[in-house]
Amino acid sequence: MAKKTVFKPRKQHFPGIDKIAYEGTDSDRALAFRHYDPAEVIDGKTMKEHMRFSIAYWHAFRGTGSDPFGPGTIQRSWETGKDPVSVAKVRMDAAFEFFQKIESPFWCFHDRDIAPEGASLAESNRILDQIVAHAKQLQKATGVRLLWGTANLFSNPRYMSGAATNPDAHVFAYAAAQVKKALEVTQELGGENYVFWGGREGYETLLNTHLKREQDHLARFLHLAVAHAKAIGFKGQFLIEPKPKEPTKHQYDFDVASGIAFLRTYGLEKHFKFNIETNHATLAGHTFQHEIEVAAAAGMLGSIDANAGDLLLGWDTDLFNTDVRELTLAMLSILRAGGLGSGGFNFDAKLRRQSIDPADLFHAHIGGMDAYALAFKIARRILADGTFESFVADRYRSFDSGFGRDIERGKTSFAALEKLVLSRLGEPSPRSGQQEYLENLLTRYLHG
Ligand code: XUL
Ligand code: CO
Repeated sequence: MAKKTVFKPRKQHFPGIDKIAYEGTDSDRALAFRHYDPAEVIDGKTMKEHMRFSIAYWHAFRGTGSDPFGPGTIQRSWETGKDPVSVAKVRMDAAFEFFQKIESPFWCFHDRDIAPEGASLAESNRILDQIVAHAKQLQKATGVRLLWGTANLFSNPRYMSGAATNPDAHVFAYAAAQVKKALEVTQELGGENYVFWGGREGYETLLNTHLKREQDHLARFLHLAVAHAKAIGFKGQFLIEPKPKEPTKHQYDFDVASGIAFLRTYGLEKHFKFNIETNHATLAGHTFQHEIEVAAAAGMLGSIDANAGDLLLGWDTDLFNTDVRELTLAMLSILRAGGLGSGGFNFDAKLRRQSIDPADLFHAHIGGMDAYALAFKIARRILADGTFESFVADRYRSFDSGFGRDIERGKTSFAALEKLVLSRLGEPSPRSGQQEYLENLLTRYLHG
């Protein structure tokens, strides 16, 4: 785990802000944790180890607050200089100062947000190597580790019609080369996972799209990635991050359920788990907890991209999530599933366009971390009491013995069940699901 001391780079990029301390709920200070005490030990593990928080480089250090109506509003002091590679290194110094000050044990990146793209793939790879060497030193000096790496296969115009699902095999080849390199640098930095988010793997209209061929190509691409990971001895977990729409109208990894079907159809299921993003779940018309539960039921819960949508806006707003009720429900499903393993909670969330101060970056992450830590503690209390567990167990108890058990074990038939109903059971008597009572119980855990 991370060292206790704050790494001191040559220059402080967040000069007025010290390492964020845990001060508890009596504290009035805004730049302090109220619920996330990284050093608190629970069941033999620190909260820092339990939560496995991670900072998303692309939002925290490449986000500018730009939107379709105007350019960036957020200007950082380190974003100056003519040489983009030197700027990328200083930016990374600032990032690691932030990771340490916010007590995040992990970070995540896309290849192209840590290193600028060159004029050719060879040049891009050379630049990436330089930045990765710098990141490796910073990781060593600070103890901050890499939760996952990924490749940006969506920003460059060459990917406008997709990467692995592009109708042009040349683009498929280019994307394969880019992911090969991204996998290798993720391995170089000790990444514990590697993420595939569909980017532009989807379509706008079937007038120009061969859906079956595109899906076959996506599966082929993932098989090639599995083969390359094996070839280089990469041991990290592969993760699929579903999203139903945006940027394309139809994305192939719509949600966890369609992701599972896709992976099983193409014989990929044993190589992948899911990276579930809250805002992607709600865009798909699901709750965050639903997506977690579906992945857990298939033994494929991998990691979380922690953010929130705005239900009044229909797009991927990537807000910091402070909704403790929603997070408590998510935590219940995560803890019941036995946790995230090599995954973590990655703040794939961005500052609002008007939040232009460096301090806003701290407030945003403090809010998200505190909300998750509080939800974790409430969910543990709920599970320890077993209140909902025993309610659910009781609700299904007719399947624990007799003909119910025969149904579960596959030891019956339609004819046998018909005979049973006609001769003995007759009409079932309905039982209340008691939803309102259970919701009130949950409110008591949340608010007393
Ligand atoms: C896009 C998104 C990505 C992935 C990584 O909506 O969530 O940033 O997390 O490519
Ligand atoms: Co994400």
